[in-house]
Amino acid sequence: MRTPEGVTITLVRGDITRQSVDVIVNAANSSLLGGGGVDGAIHRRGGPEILAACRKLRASQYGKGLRTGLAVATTAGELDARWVVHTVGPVWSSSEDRSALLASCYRESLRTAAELGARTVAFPAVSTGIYGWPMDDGARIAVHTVRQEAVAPVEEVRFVLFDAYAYAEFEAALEARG
Ligand code: AR6
Repeated sequence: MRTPEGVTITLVRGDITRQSVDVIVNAANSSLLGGGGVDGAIHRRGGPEILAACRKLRASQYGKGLRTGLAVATTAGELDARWVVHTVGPVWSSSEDRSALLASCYRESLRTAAELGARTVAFPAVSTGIYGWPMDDGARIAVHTVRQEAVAPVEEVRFVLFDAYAYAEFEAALEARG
C-alpha cells in the first residue's frame, strides 16, 4: 500500500537482520549497549563495529543513555544495510498510556533515516517483544505513524515481522487504514 506521500509500505515475514535495505531499525534499550531480541540479533550478525559505534555515542552525546522515543544512527557493520537506527521503545504499561512514546520511535527513526538520505527502511515491531506491548495495538500505532510521517527521500518502509501472528496483526492494521 502507499501512503498519502507516495511511500510504499510492505510487510515481510522473517528476520530483520537478513534484509537488504538502507536502514535497519533496532529495538534497542537506552544503554545502547545491546540486549536480547532484535537488538541481540543485530549485534550478533552485524559484528563488533556496531557496538563500538554505540559505545562512542555513549561516551560523547548520550552519557545518560538514549531517551525513550528517540533514535540515533550508527554504522550497520556487516549487515546488508548502510546504517542501523537505534530507537528505544517504551515498556508496556496497563496503567499509563505510553502510545505517544511508541509513535515517537517510528517518527524519530524515519526522521533520522530521511536525514541520512535513506530510501528503504526496515522496522521490527518495536516494544512488542521483551517490552510487552500488545501486538494489535503496536501494529496499529506503527502503521498509523508511518503513514503520516514517511516522506522523501524514503520510498519504502518495510515492516519485518518475526512470526505469523505479528504478520497477521500488521496486515489487519494496514487493511483497517485502507
Ligand atoms: N527480526 C525481526 N523481528 C524480530 C527478530 C528478528 N531477528 N527478533 C525478534 N523479533 P524485542 P522490544 C521481534 O524483544 O520489545 C532487547 O533486550 C519480536 O518477536 O526485540 O522493543 C533490547 O535491548 C517482537 O515482536 O524488542 C531491549 O532491552 C519484536 O521483534 C528490549 O529487548 C520486538 O521484540 C526491547 O524490547
